[in-house]
Amino acid sequence: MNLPDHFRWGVATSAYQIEGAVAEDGRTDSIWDTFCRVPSAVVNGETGEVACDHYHRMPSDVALMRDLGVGLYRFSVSWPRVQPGGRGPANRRGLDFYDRLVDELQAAGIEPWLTLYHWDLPQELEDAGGWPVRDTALRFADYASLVYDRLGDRIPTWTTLNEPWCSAMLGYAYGRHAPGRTSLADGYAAAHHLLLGHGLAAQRLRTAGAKSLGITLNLGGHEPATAAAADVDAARRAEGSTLRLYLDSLVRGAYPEDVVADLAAQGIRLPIQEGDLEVISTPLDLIGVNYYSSRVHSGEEILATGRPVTAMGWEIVPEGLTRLLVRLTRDYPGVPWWVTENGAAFDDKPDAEGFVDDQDRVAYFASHIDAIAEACRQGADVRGYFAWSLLDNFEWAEGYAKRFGIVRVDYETQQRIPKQSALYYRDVITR
Ligand code: IFM
Repeated sequence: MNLPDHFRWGVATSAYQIEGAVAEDGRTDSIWDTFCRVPSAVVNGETGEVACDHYHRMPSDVALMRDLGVGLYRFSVSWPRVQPGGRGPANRRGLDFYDRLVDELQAAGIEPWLTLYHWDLPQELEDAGGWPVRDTALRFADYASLVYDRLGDRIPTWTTLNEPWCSAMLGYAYGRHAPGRTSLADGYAAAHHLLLGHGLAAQRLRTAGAKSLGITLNLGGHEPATAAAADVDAARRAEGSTLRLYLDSLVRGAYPEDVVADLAAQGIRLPIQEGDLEVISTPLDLIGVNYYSSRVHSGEEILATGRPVTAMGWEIVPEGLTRLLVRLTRDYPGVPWWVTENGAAFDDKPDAEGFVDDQDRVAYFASHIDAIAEACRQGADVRGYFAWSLLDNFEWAEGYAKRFGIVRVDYETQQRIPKQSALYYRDVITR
C-alpha cells in the first residue's frame, strides 16, 4: 500500500440500519418505519424495528471497534429520535443516546464522525410534503442546530446528508425507497431541497463553530460502451444527473447547464429561488464519496461487462474508483476527498461456530484500497477510508438477506462474530 502518512481508517453504519428501538425514549416514526409496513415494499416484509439492537448494545459494539483498531466511527443520528415529528424542541432522551455513544467512543480512543441525515425523515414532515417541499429544508437546518447544540464541542467532523441522490430519486422518483413516491418532478424538487437543506445546515453549523464540515455523495463511474453518440450521451446524462448535479452546485455554485436542459426537455424545472445556489455552495472542508461500482452505458441499457458481481448484482470495478478520485480532484480542486463508504454484500457461509471466511469480501476491500493508493499516486487528494459496514444490518428494501458487515450478526441471538474481513481490516489498519 502506498497511501499518504496521514491517511485514516474507519468503519461506518447508519441509525435506522442498526439501532432498532424504534418506539423507545420518545422516538416517533420515520418514513422508513411507514414504508416497511407497505406490503412487499421490503423483501420478506422485514423492518428496522429491532435491526442489530445497537441502541441497547452500543457499548459492546464500540468495544468491537476498539478491538479492530479503527480510528474513526461514522454513524448517523436519527432525526425522529432527537426531534420527534421533525419540529419543535429536542427530545433530551434521544440526544442522551448519542451523548453516551460519544463518551464511549472517546473512552475507546475512536473519533466520532457524525452524519445528520441518513434517510430517516420524520413521518410528519413527509405528511406535510416531504423533501419536494421547501419547508423541509428549513426544518432540517433547525434539527441540525439542535444536534450541534448538544454535541458540537465533542464531534470534530460533521456531515449533513448521506447520499442525497438516493433520498431524492429512489425515494420520490422511482419508489424503491421510502417514502415510495414515483414522480420524476418530485424527485428533482427533492434533490434541490436536500441540497438547500444541506447548505442551510452547513451555514448554521459553521456560525456555531464547526471546524470540519462536509456532505457524503454516492458516486460511481459512468463510461460509454462505445464511441457511438447514443452511448456517449447516455453516459453523459447518467453522470450529469448523479454526479455533476450535486458537485457542480456544491462546489461551483451552479447546476450543470446540460442537466438543466435535459430536465427542461422533460418539462421539469428545479424550484430554485434567488440566493439558493449561494447557500448550497457554502464552503466545505471535505466531501465524502460512497463508492461501490461503476457502469458502462450502451444506449439506455447498462452493459454487463462480464466482471464478477457482488450479491447485490453490482459489478466489481476497483479501477473505477481510481478514475473517479483522480477525476474529482482534477474537476473540483481544493476539496479534500474521503471514501466514506465502500464494501460488498456476499452470500456469507458461516461455519458451525458462526465464523465467516469471506475471502470474496477481503479481496473486494484489498482491491479497492489498492485503487485508492493508485489514485493518490496519480495526485488525488484522499484523506481516509471507511469500510461499509461494521455490522451486517438492515439493507433497506433488501431487508436482512444482503450482508455488508465485516462483523456477522446472528439476528436470532444478536451475537456478533468478526468475519475474516474484519481480521484483514484490523491488519491493514495496524500496518
Ligand atoms: O447500506 C447502504 C447505505 O445505507 C448507503 N450506501 C450504500 C449501502 C449499501 O447499499
